[in-house]
Amino acid sequence: MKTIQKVLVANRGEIAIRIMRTCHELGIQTVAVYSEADVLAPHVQYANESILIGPPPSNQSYLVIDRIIEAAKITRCDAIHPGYGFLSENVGFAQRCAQEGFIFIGPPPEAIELMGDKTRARVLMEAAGVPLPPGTTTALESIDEARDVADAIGYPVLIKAAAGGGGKGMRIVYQATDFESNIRQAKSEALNAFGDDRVYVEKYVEMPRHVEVQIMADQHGNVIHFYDRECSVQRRHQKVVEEAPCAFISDQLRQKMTQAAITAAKECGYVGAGTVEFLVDKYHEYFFLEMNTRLQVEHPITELITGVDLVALQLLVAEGKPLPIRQEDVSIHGHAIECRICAEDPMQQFLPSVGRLSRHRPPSGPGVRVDSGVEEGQDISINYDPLLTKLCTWGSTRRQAIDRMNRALAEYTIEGCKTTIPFCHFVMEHPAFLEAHYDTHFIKDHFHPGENNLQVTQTSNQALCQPVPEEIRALAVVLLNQQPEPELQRPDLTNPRLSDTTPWWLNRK
Ligand code: MV4
Repeated sequence: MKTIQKVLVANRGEIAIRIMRTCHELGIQTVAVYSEADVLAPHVQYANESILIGPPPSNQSYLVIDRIIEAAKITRCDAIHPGYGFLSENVGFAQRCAQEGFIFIGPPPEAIELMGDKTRARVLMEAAGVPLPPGTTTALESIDEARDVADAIGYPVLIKAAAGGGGKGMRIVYQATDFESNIRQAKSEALNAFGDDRVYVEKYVEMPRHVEVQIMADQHGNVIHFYDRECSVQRRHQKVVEEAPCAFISDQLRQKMTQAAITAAKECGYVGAGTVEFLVDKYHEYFFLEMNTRLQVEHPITELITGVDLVALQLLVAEGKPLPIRQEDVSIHGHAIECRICAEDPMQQFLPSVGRLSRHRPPSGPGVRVDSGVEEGQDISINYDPLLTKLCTWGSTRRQAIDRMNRALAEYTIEGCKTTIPFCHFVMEHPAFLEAHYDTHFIKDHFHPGENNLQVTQTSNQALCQPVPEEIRALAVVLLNQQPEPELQRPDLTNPRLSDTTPWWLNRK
């Protein structure tokens, strides 16, 4: 078992800083990599060391495996954290790290590969008894076979690419007469995008909610979950607002979905942080969609409601240490919301917005967490993801988290480019969001900026929680914090897993 001393973070922006923060808390050295566009970027300043890896385009810098490996060798790192995006779900990169003797802070390449093939994942999940949208579990052999399946499950159906995921290469078909042409187009698109023309067919789940479960697995077969997040407020498969826990599902459904997520992780031999995505329909039926084999953008809201540091656990299990907590140690405390503050113009179909950040004053205060990757004076270019800051709030109730988000959004001063702040305000004030009655069509259904609905309006009285009457405000503050606290779990020193793990961080210094 090797103790990690120095981590190369193969990423940029807020996630690079997020990972380095935990490393520094644990006494681990950090190395940043950067492109010529990021010479002055905050993640470079934040790291103990930094190394230039190439020109601005990511396919000449952050995506070049040889450059990353070379940088890790030069700086004598023992581990590499890929963050999200870029090389995080690249099987070749995970394999290469292992070959070169670096700890890849992520799942085994086999698990990335298996879950990356959506038909293989479906076969495995079906065998394990995890509910799937009705459809084929294997890639389609012929058009006739595909048509038979579509007829059997009924329209509308969704054609998905086996090598796809995250919404890439999906086609919805409403009637049998459109089926054949859509299959042909889907196959040619899939071949173009992924070099793999295999497609499969699923029943189209209408008005679904996107609910995902956070899991963490160690190398000793232990898998625990950190409950769920709802990410239905998204546009073109880009999430904009997320919350934890999902406000819509019952405890009973939560129990089933978290157990299904653990089954999914165990079935594919998972290690590290992962997310199991489900669709939940209006009848509260749930269906496995896919597994994301990385730390996700929205992980902070899970950290806010469970009090764990997911990056610290990633580092621990990457070293081969057993998970230091049991499922009983993880409970939901309060509610958290994330707003993704992006350099996009919500009034112009979320078009990327560029410019120099002449002012950047993020909010702070009670219940506010800001994970930012930018600084005042920095140029925002179109080379990379438009995400500037993840603004998260925590409250002892959902209502308090929303109120705090409204306050934080109002505090946020950012000048020099357009951002999604006004849109996030719109969501926080929308009755459908306040009542937690929203699905993946929320933006399409409710957001019509041409109709001037971007104005900040009075909060609806139909909200999940009623506003507090003024005369009992002081009392309410106390009562809101009187939610039952889980009993403190004392470490059980007779548990060999725990006594094995306890000394490691003490030994580090
Ligand atoms: C679906 C679906 C409806 N029915 N599958 C989009 C992302 C990828 N993970 C799968 N996606 C979907 N799969 C069936 N059988 C609807 C979507 C979908 C969606 C899912 C989650 C969040 C937002 C979405 C937006 C459009 C479509």
